Amino acid sequence: MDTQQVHSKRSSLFLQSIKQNHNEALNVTSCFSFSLSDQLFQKGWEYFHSSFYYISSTEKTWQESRDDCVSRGANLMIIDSQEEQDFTRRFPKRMWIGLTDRAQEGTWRWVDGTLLQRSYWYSGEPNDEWGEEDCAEINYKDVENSWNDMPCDRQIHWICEKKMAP
Ligand code: 2F8
Ligand code: CA
Repeated sequence: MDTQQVHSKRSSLFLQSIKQNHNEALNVTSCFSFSLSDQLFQKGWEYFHSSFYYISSTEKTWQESRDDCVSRGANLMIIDSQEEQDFTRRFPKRMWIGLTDRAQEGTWRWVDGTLLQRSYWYSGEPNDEWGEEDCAEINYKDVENSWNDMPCDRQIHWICEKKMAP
């Protein structure tokens, strides 16, 4: 084998090892995703439009609810499409969502820090009743426009969201 052939052989072995590592990494990634999705299904999470959702069976304050979602590797639900708003109709419960104006009255932000754009407030809401309502709930009085602002220390159900795609 001349020098040129040795170089060529080394390059081909090098490329082969990169491909092998890449394929192994892909396998590990897809096994991990599969087992994570599998576990979430088994724990009763609902899948919808690239996210998993957990609906609580107990009741907590907004902050406790948020902490619970974070401990599950998720956060309170962020509603950023009509489809997601419609999805919440499946759960006729009063539930905390990940929306608050605690930091600045009247400026509603999602738990990921983004400002509220499209909203689905119930007629007359948010009304900040008694100047004490800084957290948003789904209140199913009107399924189309179901949001209401509530005192954050009230205990109700909550809905967590774990996004599976950006
Ligand atoms: O009438 C709307 C009003 O209803 C309740 O107050 C009486 C809600 N508060 C609670 O459920 C604690 C308000 O948030 C709501 O605006
Ligand atoms: Ca209100």
